Amino acid sequence: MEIRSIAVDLARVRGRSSAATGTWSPDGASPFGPGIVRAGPIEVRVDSVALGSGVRHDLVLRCPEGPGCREVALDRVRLQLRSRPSRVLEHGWQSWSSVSRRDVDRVAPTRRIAPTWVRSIYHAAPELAGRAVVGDQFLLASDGCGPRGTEGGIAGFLDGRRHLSSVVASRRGVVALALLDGISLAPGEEWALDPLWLAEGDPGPLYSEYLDHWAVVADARASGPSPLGWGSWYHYFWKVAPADVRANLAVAGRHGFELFQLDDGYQRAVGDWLDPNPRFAPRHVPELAAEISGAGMQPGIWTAPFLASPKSKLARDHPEWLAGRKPMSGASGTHSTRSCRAMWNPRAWKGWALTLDTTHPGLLDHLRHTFAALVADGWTYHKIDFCYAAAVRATRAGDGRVTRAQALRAGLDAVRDGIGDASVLVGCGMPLGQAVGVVDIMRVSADTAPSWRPGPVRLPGYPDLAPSAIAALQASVLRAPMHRRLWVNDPDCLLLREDHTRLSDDQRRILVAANIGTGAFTMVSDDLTTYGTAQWELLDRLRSLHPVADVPLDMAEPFATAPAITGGTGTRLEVDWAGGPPRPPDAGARGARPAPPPDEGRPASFLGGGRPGTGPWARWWGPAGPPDA
Ligand code: 9PG
Repeated sequence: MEIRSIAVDLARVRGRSSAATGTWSPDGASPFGPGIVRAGPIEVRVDSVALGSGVRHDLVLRCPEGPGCREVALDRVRLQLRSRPSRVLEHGWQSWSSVSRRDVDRVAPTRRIAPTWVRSIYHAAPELAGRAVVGDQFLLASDGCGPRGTEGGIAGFLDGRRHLSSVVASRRGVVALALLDGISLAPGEEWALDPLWLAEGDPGPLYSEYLDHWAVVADARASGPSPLGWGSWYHYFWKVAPADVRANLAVAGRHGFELFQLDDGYQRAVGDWLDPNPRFAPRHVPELAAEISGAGMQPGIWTAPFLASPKSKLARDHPEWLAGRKPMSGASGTHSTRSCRAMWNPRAWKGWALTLDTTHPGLLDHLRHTFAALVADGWTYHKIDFCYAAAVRATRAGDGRVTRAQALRAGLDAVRDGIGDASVLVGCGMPLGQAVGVVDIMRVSADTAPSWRPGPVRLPGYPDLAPSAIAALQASVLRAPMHRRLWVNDPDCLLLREDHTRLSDDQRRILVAANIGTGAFTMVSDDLTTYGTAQWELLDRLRSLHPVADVPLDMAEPFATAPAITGGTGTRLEVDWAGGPPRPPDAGARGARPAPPPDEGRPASFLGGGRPGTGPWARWWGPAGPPDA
């Protein structure tokens, strides 16, 4: 992986396109050491230094001074790379986005039918959806990166605080994009991109190494807690009521739960987090926090800090805190009077939720106060959801000065200021790059469900991301190396119930093995009053194995049909969520090895379900340790 050329695209200013694009080629220049090059009206300084198995490139943009030099608005920087992979890891920008191994021409064209607001949920650059295979923030490649063409590689930005980024793969090659959202540079002004790391070799070890470098640069919070918890969403959904919560609380308190989290459904309107709806009025919410602590557990609560319902008090009292809808291209660039819609949720929220403008100082103050008030009520564990909303394309007060990434990060910093350093922060629906260093725990998948396959399509163009066990499992496995490097991975809840479920016993066993094998962050979201001996014994078992399972994880062969995830404590998960009859190894199945039967290897701690060749299966071995029951 090397940079072949650098181009800077200028943004349209007041409807006029200033499409001046300059290209620089480092051909003949040394790949190391500083070089100043000209790309159109912009100077780019490139500093490249060896870092581990690859090279770190720091780029600084500068608007030159002198006669004829003007302020310029920047759309994006395009870095054309010298590689041509055939198979890569598609990887979207946020928790729920698609994570899948793909040939570079499998572009999922049906995503183009999705409206812009839907594509904006899943991609940093929604205009590429259905047109290219993209790794947002980083792209892992199985091949096509080294001199022989067989080497894999990785191109990944080592931070996301400055800008969003997308690495685009196609038959023509790979282009890394720094998305600059129209920020302007005055003559003499400089602007640094987030550093880019390029490496070639075995994709599995490079994936772990990239995450290690990213964690250092972005100052990750990776040593946070991983409590055994309960959450209300996947059984009670938006109809949750205080009596349900209390019935579960009584049971959880007797079974060693450490965390008890109230999800969506207590608030009067999205945005009004301190106002309960009639079911929870007037004082159930703070009283529940006190009862949860009284039962010896940490009180957790769900919010969506960057959204507001048009019916909320927040939106009515402070229309100036709403982000505006981005005018269609070609229209005049004046501030739109219509609000930017981030999510249509007719069932839970009875309609649209709007985007809040986290570049507005008044909103940031409001967020600090709201979250400090929740902590004062006793809530010290915060699942913040739909966070992508702060970084969708919209018009904001800080336009021209602040990228979408910086807008999101400002919102996250305000939430962290409000809850303080000691509270636990969980990201959900969260762009990964901006959250490193702020969140302790990160949802790394789309929503799970008590059914193996996705049900009816929720959002057009993305049938694979509708809630299902397989959607949550696939992303959690393919993102397992992030665990304890960037944060604690949340693979979404385990649903162990035997009623109100379409999961078979075998499918539940696969999910249990995958939970422990991807870091063992365990939340259940069932009616605990229905649990019997089988569920309680299983949870005891998971807890006893937690210390060996909750460690940084590696995936030697991310492109194998049945990838294996290993921990330094001697744990090993092998999992094939697609399953099916054995196939001859193909290019995408390098190194796939059949799993030994469960009674071989290390029988001391084994969890698993399914059988190779018959459908989905998973097996997890712990080191010889706690004996099997
Ligand atoms: C609460 C839920 C739960 C869940 C979160 C998140 O695209 N959608 O319509 C969509 C709706 C809900 C959703 C994800 C996507 O779930 O992941 O755990 O907290 O919100 O509303």
